[in-house]
Amino acid sequence: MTIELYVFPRSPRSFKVMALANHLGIDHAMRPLDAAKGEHKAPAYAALNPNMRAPTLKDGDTVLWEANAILQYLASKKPESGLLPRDERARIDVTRWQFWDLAHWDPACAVFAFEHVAKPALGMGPPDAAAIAKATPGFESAAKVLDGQLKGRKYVAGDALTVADFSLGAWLTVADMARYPLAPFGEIKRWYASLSALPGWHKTLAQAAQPVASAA
Ligand SMILES: N[C@@H](CCC(=O)N[C@@H](CS)C(=O)NCC(=O)O)C(=O)O
Repeated sequence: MTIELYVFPRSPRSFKVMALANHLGIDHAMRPLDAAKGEHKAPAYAALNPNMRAPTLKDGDTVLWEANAILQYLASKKPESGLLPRDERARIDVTRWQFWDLAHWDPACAVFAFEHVAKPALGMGPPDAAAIAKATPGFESAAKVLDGQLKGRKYVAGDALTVADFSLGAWLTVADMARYPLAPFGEIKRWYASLSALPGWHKTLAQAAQPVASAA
């Protein structure tokens, strides 16, 4: 059975699940949602995801939301990939960085992405300079932690690619447009260059750039 991925293709949280499905070569069908039309608030979608947010995975009777949980689900379909390590300590370390994403990196990046990317795309008015100024110290302190972790490591959890890289790296897909203050963080830039060179990542960037074809 084909896995269905309900996504806002241009959003980093959706990008991460699309990129992992592409990277792993998992057979899937994209179900793009049109945010401008409020498709994520339609009753049929709310029945799948009561948060009325994206992404959501549907695999037969299995319905899963929360992007980082979806990453673990997809990686567990291909255990040989090592993206969700079998070794318990290594796996917990990967999970830690996925939790850190939700607690620190996602909220820090989301303000910039909302103000500079989502608002113009959805015709919601100009960026709020005060919101960006307020979010900047939080972004810088999270970026410093991530940059420090990447020193001497190819990827976030060591020298092997894991789902933690997809969780965290997806936010960099909108780095230029979102105008994250990334200048001092050379390790993050080096790491992101290696992610964006992955064929599956590349393919997903091209998919995300397509005009949104409605799922409804
Ligand atoms: N923690 C959730 C957050 C999902 C989320 O907030 N998605 C945004 C798009 S990036 C959304 O659906 N927003 C729609 C809305 O707020 O109405 C995850 O990581 O999957």
